[in-house]
Amino acid sequence: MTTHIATPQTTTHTPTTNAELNAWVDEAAHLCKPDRIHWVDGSEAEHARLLEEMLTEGTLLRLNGHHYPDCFLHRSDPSDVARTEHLTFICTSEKDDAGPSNNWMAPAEAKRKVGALFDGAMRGRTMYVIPYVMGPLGSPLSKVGVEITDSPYVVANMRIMTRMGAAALKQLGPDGTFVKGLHSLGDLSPERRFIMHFPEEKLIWSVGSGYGGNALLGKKCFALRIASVQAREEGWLAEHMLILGLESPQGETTYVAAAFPSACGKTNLAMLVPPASQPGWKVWTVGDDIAWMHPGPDGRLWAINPEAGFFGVAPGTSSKTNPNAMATLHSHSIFTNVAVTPDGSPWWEGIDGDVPATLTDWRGREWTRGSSEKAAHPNSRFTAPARQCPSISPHWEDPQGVPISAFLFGGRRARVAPLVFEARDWAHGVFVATAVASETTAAQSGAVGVVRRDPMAMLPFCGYNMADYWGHWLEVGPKLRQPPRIFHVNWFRQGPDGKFLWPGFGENLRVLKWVVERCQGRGGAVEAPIGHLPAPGAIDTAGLSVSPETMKELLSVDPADWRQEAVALGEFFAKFGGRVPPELERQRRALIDRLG
Ligand code: O2Y
Ligand code: MN
Repeated sequence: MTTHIATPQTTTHTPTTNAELNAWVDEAAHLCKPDRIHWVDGSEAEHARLLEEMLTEGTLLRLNGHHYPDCFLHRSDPSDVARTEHLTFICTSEKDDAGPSNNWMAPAEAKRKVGALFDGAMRGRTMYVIPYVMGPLGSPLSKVGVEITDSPYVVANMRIMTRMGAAALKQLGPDGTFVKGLHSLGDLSPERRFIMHFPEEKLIWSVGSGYGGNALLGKKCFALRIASVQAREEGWLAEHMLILGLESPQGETTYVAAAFPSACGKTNLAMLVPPASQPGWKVWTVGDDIAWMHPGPDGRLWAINPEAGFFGVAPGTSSKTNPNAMATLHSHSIFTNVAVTPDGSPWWEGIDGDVPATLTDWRGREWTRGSSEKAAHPNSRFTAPARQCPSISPHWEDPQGVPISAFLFGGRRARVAPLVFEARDWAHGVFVATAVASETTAAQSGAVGVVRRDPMAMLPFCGYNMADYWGHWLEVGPKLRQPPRIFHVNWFRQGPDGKFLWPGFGENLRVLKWVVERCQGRGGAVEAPIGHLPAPGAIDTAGLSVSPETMKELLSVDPADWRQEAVALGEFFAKFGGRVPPELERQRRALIDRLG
């Protein structure tokens, strides 16, 4: 161990000989001027010490240890409760390399502007250096990151969401490369909040927020925005996808990766519990949010979940909607912005049981039943270890990953999109994925029912020009001998009365069964202008109160709706100018032709 002079006022010991890391920590310390530097080792003793410190200063509150052992509550600043896309930037030398769907700032300007906010930001604070691994330890598909932060809450969350500390430094080694992430709470003012990505340097700078995707830099910032750039450079895919294994009664498991825009129930699908009507079927959870997928030597696409935990949205989660999530979050979890019952248990709208007469709301204020305000913030979260999930796959940490047979893309559409359809081939599937769109819900800010185009569910997370990203997708498929088949699903189709036509939740297994049958060359399908639809009767509806007429409606394709959809997609493509791959425009025109 060498002694390492970090700042004029601080001497610390560095546990690594990685020169690049030591130099960067030095540089960060000179800029941020912390009182102390702590290299996070990930040990139990260190964790206990940090928890005590946070409990003493009120950053964390201990929850009912009988019902929720080792669980804690954090209340974030009320102005800091969600990812802030309008303050998130991609800083490439050329504006066009970020593309029209990203905010852009020139790297030098970003460094000047945000550097000024980091200058002295850690005075009086401890600077934590968190080495972490995204992906299973020892996997050739994993990558190392280092987050420097002045938030002990971030350290505690990163301990759940990643493999961090000494094991990560070991994986990094003396010469390894890593993604750099510098984070400071700053003064938490939205006016001085910036989440900057420098893909050319594999660097992230985040200041002014202590919340979720803005502050836990391994997640959206690294595993999607920076990793999508690395994936393009290195020939793989970094996607906003859950990964699940569907095991048949015969014991055969098929792996599916599925992309849905935020707020479409990815965590629920990843942890689906098969209904009693489907004996022998099992769903295994590999991941609920992000998939890193590499072509394997066998010509298949192999996926790992880069994360070690779930940062799930609490409201709406119950033992009815997601029993596996409820079991996962019952211990060793951190809750952010939920309400608390009088006996110290976490509470949110939609959780099991009756609404208590009184609660402490997400801001720490008294709340009484019947209040017009929500007790838990609509974006309140649980951070829970994936290994505690009852449905966690026995292969979730396999170093080589799991082989993906099918991709599902979907959005929340009241009309237009049928329950499920299959793309004709890879290029058509990529086109279908670029057409993903979702309607906003009451849980999101702004107007309800507004269609937001969200290609591959990656609009807020692609670290480079999305048109180039579509080009990358088009190139990956032909390099695979057994590319995944591509499907589009819509669990949210409504009838004229505004009621959902499909029961969703566990019954989605019936759609997954058809997907698996199609992957095995079985499963009846009929040709439609938009792709292959399930043949009548091909989706098992036995025991379900969904009539053949409703199934017909669920699988109907209205040419007028789809013509409008093709026009809207054309307008969306036009924003990307000449960079859209010609193949996608060819697919769009072919769709219009087929619609007649
Ligand atoms: O608001 C945040 O910071 C969290 S957003 C999030 C969290 C977990 C998984 N996905 C998302 C998302 O927005 O897609
Ligand atoms: Mn997500």
